[in-house]
Amino acid sequence: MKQGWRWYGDADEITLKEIRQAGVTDVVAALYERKPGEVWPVAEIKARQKKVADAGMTWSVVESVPIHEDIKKRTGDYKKYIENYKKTLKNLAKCGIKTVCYNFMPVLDWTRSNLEYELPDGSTCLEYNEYELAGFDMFYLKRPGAEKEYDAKTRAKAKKVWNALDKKGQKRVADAVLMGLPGTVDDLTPEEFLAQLATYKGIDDKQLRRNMYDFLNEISPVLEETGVNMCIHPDDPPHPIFGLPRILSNAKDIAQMYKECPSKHIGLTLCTGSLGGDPKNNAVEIMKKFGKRVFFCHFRNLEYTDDKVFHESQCHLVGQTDLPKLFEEFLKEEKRRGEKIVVRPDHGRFMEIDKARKCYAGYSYGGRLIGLAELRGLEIGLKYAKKGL
Ligand code: DNO
Repeated sequence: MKQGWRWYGDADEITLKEIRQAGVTDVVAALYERKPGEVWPVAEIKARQKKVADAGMTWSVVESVPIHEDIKKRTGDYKKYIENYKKTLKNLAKCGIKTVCYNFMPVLDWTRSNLEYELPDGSTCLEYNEYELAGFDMFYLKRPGAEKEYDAKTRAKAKKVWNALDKKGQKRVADAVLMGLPGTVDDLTPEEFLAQLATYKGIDDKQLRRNMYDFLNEISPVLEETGVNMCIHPDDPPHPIFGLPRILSNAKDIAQMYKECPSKHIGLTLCTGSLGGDPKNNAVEIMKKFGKRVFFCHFRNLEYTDDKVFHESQCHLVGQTDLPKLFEEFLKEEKRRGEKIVVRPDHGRFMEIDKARKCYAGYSYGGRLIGLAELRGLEIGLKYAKKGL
């Protein structure tokens, strides 16, 4: 693997020097200052690239060039935004950056209910609790029609869980959902969130998929011309939330995308943590079946405390995904391709050593440092045990 690390640019309190000392060769970054839909100018890409190069690493993966909501809905100025997207891809290619991660989740990017779930050792990690989210949806947001979308068991449990939270606990859930992400989504008020959700009225799963395939096929000629690989990040969580449609949650969805979008430059970001949000997903099988078009990986793991509640694992290698087995398949694919693939430790615990400074939720230094070291150890171990990998 090529050892990757997400860096949030100048706003990131974790320095490039520290990232390099973690063993990283490949930085995963974006022009976070640019809003969805804007063209990324070559000069700005180059400036960021130079900073990374001066620190002894390469900016090789963009995460993300966000997709404007108009493109997802195919309304408003979507044609202009598709043209802008193509220009950005061409500009990135001019600078030699040819791996682009993105997602097609409407309104929100990844969603959690608790950004500070405490583990027994006092470190914290991210948690997803379906009942808390359903409670937030029905009783705080009061989204019209929400009640009808949950089954009776979930509704009843959500009510109990929600009522057991004090005001602070309820606010913690609301803040986790409405929190913005650099360059992708802004912080939202409940009213703004409801208004944005309403804009997806009438866009079902089928329609959103169609819009995505059309977008991808429209940019395909640019991908062929430049060699840029587009690797979609799976839906996180991989099931509908807040009544929004989903497009890439499991093996069936991936197969459908590969069929509808035949370009070999249209592939996947294999994110084990996102896929693992559905206990039925098997990332090892996904790698085996769809690995030829995996261009970038996020490795981490999940532990379930209920069938609808999970948090990130203490160890990146242990949990819902059989990471050692997956890594074996990953190494086979690298060998087949004759090329290394960038992997980044996805998220990490917030630990005592992280308290000295602010970091984006999930993107601590200490937790990711351990995650990367675990992955590196796994790779060396596998190669040692299985000669030829
Ligand atoms: C979460 C990340 C996602 C990812 C985007 C890609 O921590 O994996 O925010 O960057 O979904 O577009």
